[in-house]
Order: sequence, then C-alpha cells, then structure tokens
Amino acid sequence: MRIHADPITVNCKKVLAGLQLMGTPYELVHVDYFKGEQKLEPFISLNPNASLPAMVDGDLELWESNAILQYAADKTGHASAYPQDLKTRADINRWLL
Ligand SMILES: N[C@@H](CCC(=O)N[C@@H](CS)C(=O)NCC(=O)O)C(=O)O
Repeated sequence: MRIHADPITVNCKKVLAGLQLMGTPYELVHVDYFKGEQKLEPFISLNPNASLPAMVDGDLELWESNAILQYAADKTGHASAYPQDLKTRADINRWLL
C-alpha cells in the first residue's frame, strides 16, 4: 500500500496515524504540499481533485482520507477500527460523512 501524502497536513496525518494504529504497513510517497506538488504531475493524474492524500494498492487508486482508512481496515480485517455490524457502521459513517 503506497500512501501519497504530506504528513504536515491534517488529512494526511489522519491516514498515517490510522494505519499506524491498525499496524498496517505502508510506503509513504512524499508529495510536498507547500510546494504545491498536489497540483502537478505525477500526483494530479492519481487524484484529479488535486488534494492529498491518495493511495495506490495494486491496481486500486483511491483518494479521500476516510475512504482510504475504511479500505485499509476492511482489507486487514480490523473490525475494531471499522466494525462490520451494519448499524454500528452506519453510525460511524454518519460522523465520517
Ligand atoms: N475530503 C478530503 C480533503 C482533502 C484535502 O482537503 N486535502 C488538503 C490537504 S489536508 C489539500 O491537499 N488541499 C489542496 C490544496 O490546498 O491545494 C480528504 O479527506 O481526503
């Protein structure tokens, strides 16, 4: 799992903290926010919204910090971080959305 991010920003820090909390290994690809690299190639091809973070896992390219964390929790079976129970999940989603 490669995370394209600048740890100085809150949405990037959230993803990196969440992955560390779940013990999910990742490779950080640093995209310098203050140099505006999120608006330039190669990042802009990965996320046309020009915002950090984004993730690449195999052939899956994903942006949105919460979507990345949800995917990571489901992939690694971290039910305590993102429970499978529908009602509990709906409650979590309402806060995330
Ligand atoms: N809803 C998005 C928000 C992403 C976002 O706003 N990222 C900021 C950094 S925290 C960004 O890259 N903004 C683009 C800019 O300022 O040029 C998410 O949670 O991933």
